[in-house]
Amino acid sequence: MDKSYKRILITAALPYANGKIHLGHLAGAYLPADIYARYQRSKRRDVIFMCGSDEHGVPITITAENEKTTPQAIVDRYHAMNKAVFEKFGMSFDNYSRTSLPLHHQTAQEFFVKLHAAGILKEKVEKQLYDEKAGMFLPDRYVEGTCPSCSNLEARGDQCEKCGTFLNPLDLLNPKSKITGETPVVRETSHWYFPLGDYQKRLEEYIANRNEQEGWKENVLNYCRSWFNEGLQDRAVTRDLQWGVRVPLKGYEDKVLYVWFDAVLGYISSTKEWAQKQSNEKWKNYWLDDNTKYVAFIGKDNVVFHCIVFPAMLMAWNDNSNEKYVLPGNVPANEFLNFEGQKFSKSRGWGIDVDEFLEKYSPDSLRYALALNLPELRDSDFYWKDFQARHNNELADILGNYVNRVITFVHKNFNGKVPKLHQLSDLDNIFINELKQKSGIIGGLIERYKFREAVLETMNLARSANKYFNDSEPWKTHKQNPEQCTTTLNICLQAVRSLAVLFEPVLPFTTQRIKKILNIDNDKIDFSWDGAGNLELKEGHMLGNPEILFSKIEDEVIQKELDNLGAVSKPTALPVEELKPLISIDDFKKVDLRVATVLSCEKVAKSDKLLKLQVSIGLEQRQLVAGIAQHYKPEDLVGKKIIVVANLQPAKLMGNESKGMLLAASDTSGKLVFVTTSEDIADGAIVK
Ligand code: B3M
Ligand code: ZN
Repeated sequence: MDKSYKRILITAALPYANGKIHLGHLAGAYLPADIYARYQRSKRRDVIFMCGSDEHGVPITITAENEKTTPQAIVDRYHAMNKAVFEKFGMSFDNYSRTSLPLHHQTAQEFFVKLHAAGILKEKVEKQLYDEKAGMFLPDRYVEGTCPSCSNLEARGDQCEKCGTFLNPLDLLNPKSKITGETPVVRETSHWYFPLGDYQKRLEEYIANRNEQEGWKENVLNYCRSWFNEGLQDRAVTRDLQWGVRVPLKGYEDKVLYVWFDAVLGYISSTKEWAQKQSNEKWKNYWLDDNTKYVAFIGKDNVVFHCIVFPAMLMAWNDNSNEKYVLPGNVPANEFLNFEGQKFSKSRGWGIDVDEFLEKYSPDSLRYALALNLPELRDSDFYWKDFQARHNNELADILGNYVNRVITFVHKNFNGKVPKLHQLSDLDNIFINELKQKSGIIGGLIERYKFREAVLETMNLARSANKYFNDSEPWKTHKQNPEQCTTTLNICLQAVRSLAVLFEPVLPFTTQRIKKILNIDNDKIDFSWDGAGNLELKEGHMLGNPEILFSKIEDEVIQKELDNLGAVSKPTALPVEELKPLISIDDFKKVDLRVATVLSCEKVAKSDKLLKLQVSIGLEQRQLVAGIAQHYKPEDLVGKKIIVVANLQPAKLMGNESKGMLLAASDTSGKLVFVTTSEDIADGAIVK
């Protein structure tokens, strides 16, 4: 770590209190954050690690409505569940707060008042859909109607899930309120906006400067660059909702702060709560001091909030206050973890929640398997077979086996006491040097957020320890050269302690068990990171009892997971979507369907759903935009025959014009295939 910092502030994205934590969440933000926090503490640095539940926002109010309960009941349930499962998983937060607390509301309102009073926020009047029966303005996701691009009848107010078009509720054809089913009316409403564009130049400098100093990840920088290239737009900071942080402004009593505005301030309120619990104001030592290194761990879908929006908010505050907040020094966002080759999907039951996983397997087994497969630079996958292999072939056969054979040998031949260290052989010196160098190598990887490599290096040390034991042949030297034998086992025991120190960030529970087996506690024996390679165990020290650290996971156990996965996610009879109302042949004849060939295809910037295609429909070439990027790579479509609705009104999707629509079939499992011709036929051929 750069020596100029005095302390480290670590945060992990506040999970929505609207559902359970699954493996994807752990791999995205939480496990990397915990490995990093534990390592920094082991370096004896001044560290705090903050998190908490994100308890506002429309998804929570929709869940409450669906369950006929209140948003508070929903967040109470999931805050408790998520807090408990994080503890079971070994997350070492110094505080896990929640944004429904008054302390958080005060913090968020204080920010709003400061920015408002400084004249930074802009008030805008806008048109919005209003449900007269419910007596409320409708948030985007509370409106449903026909998609103007693909005629999907159930397009949501913010986005059409079928074609991926980002929508404004006012774009929807025959909109309906999801609360009362009524047709909403258009009314004017006013909101306050944060002028993000005014901070673009400073943000670009901030990102460039941080990259030089802190080595930001390329994928994070690219996200920021794409937002800068598009040009940062004003963002609403208030909404017409009942659930959230009340806007502290006359005339805005029935509005709340936008969830993203309040949520990022949750890191600060969580730190304030932590300080309050100790009856001090220490939160300021971390947030209001530029000697703090602030590292924010998130998944890639939160990059814009943490690298652009939150820094801009802090800049705006700092411009108008003597209290200057520290900005993120690094935001090492991870990509996504998939599950058995597909995206996690609650609706399709594809994936596994952490609490369910930990009912059957140990947290350290999960931490280890995930750590070696973190989506650090690209999406990665969790496979049950890989999990079993990591557990059996590495945790059990390498680490567990090494500890057990050394401890058992010392109990059997040296009455369970650390034997004497005599003259060192070359073999001894080589291994001792490796012990001394490892903490620097692994620490350097963790400092650069390369956790996969760090854990791999740590297990490689366990491999070397096994090799040292085998090459030293203590079962032979025990008779032929007793002094060499005692030296070998002394060094092997030192290596057991070294491994416990170096594995602690990823295997905290196992480290505790190894410390019990060695019969050591922190007070008497140095357990710091930098001391990992020292020969700390004194001759004559009495060991604890040996124990099997990892029992094997049998094939049938994993097979059951795979069968169960199939059973849950692929129900025998997939429900088919309801038929639409009858139409006449004349209605159908209005639609002009043509055969076309895909000439070229590319992804649409800043969208993970849209592809832009250039096609030939015989008479002319056309540009189409289709929401199929999650089902096809651009190169898969070039040269293919497709069917196009050729006389559809042109539409704009994320700034790209689409003149027509590609026909695709999708079923309720989420599978989607484009429609094509059974044989080759000329472009422009009419489909009847
Ligand atoms: N709750 C989104 C998420 O859970 C949001 C993160 C807030 S971090 C301040 O992915
Ligand atoms: Zn659509």
